[in-house]
Amino acid sequence: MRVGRRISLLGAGLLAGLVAALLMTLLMVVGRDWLGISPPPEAVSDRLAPTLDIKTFFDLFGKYGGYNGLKKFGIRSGLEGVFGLGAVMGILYAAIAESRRSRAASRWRIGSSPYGLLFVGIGAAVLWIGTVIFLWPVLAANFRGLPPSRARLASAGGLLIYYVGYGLTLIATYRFVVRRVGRQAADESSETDESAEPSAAATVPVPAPVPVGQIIGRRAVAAGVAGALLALPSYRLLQRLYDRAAFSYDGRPYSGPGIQPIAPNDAFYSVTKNVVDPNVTKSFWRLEITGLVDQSKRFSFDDLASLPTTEQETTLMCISNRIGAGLFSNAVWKGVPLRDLLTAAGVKKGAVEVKLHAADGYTDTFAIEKAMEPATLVAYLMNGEPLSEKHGYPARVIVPGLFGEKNVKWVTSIEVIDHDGKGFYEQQGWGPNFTIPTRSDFFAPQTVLDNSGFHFRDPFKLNQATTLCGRTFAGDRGVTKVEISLDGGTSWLPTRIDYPGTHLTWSFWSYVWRPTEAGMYQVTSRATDGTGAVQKDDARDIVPQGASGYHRLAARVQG
Ligand SMILES: Nc1nc2c(c(=O)[nH]1)N[C@H]1C(S)=C(S)[C@@H](COP(=O)(O)O)O[C@H]1N2
Ligand SMILES: [Mo]
Repeated sequence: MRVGRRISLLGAGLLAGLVAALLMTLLMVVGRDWLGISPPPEAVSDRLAPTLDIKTFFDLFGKYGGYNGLKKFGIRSGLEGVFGLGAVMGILYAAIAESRRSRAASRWRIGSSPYGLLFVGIGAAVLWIGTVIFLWPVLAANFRGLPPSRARLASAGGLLIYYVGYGLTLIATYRFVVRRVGRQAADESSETDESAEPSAAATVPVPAPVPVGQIIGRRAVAAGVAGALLALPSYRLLQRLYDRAAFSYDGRPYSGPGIQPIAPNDAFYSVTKNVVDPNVTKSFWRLEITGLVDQSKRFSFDDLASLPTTEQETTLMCISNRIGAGLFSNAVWKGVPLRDLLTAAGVKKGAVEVKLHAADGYTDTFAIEKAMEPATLVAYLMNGEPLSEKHGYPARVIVPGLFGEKNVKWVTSIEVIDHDGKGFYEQQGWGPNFTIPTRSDFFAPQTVLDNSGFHFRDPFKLNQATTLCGRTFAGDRGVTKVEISLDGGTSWLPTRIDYPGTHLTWSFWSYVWRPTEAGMYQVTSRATDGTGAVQKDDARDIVPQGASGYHRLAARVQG
């Protein structure tokens, strides 16, 4: 074959590969949007994220512009991977289909020689088996809320459909672009002479591509246009997913002088690992209780809603919440005590932890003793309203005393396990202790954090009263007392508790300060928790077990 012709045939393969990749993208986006199946670009990111150590994780934040930047990078690379692989497979397909042996093969079917079919078939099978094995831990994700047992089937089936869709489109597009002389005859022969003497088939003219000029002709343009038409709905659907993406609210704090003891639902802080959070369909959703139990149970939402409920105020705080920062909020949660569900299934001897699985493939674990505490809930109401999508609709776990990450949203399965399992973030190296240390910090008047540290934004006035407001939190131990120091921790003064909350919540406190001397002050506070332990000044970074230490602020008093 002349070089020019060979190149145009490989070009036709490239084109067919790209058109097939476009179709696959459309299938994947439809599968994600309608059926909640996590497509490979998203699933691969979710598969890799927990395997990064914390330092790499944060280095990547720095490199790609925070968690959101990293999430975007993950999806973009995934899509590039799909098109890159799609293109390479297309070129290889052309090379194999146009090899001398392939072209001499008599039994061309559905527009391909046995060699071409074998390549596509083996390629799809290898890719499918490979991705199912590699993505196994995240195949349990289903963003419409199928529980893990069903989600795995849906995900594996989805992947198979994507790959087969790619393969068939590749073959069909290539066949369409590269017309063949003698094609007709070959097809007929192989179809009518199914079991006949191979020699008869061999006499059929070898299907040969038509001359170059006609290959890269109108048909190639037509295939390109068809590809572009496939791109259009994919783009619209991607746009729709993008509009729902978590970029605007992931890592959103609740802080500043205006905060309330019970955060309004739409202001409650928010953290998610996802690019696009689950949009669970209540009728698909199930909560499974499995693992080390006498009898696995599966609850529909109505089943859950018919069980006796507990209503309780509980504060949630992210492990990444720095001292003085706002990745925490308080709400009234209503739901079913987890222990009721576990008892219904019958926890077996040897249970060590529960492992929670969620619609987004997220997992986390905590001790079975914690799971059996009456305050550990599967909650479905937040401040009297159904959970919003970003806070875990239709149900999430509330586990007082442990950091926010353990409060798994969109929960679909609770597995009783006989060992110390590791969840999404713990695998990165967070923990192993997820108990919330006691903290107390200031939120009013307005505070500022800059290179010189924390300070009150505005100067205080001599002999004028200003109310300093703060919040304090001690996990599930409660706070009995907060003291303030105006001299960097040498002497302490009592504050007033304005909002005590409960032992599961934060408390708000205040102190009316009337400075009688001008100058610089170092203001700080400390709390005493329900066990009598006084908050220590043991400054600790958020990695790996959450921040602790005093909130120290500079205050200037003007004469
Ligand atoms: N399924 C699932 N649950 C999750 C997360 C997640 O990404 N997926 N993030 C966790 C983290 S890190 C925190 S701090 C809390 C935040 O809950 P909120 O957004 O309702 O405030 O949810 C936790 N539960
Ligand atoms: Mo978190």
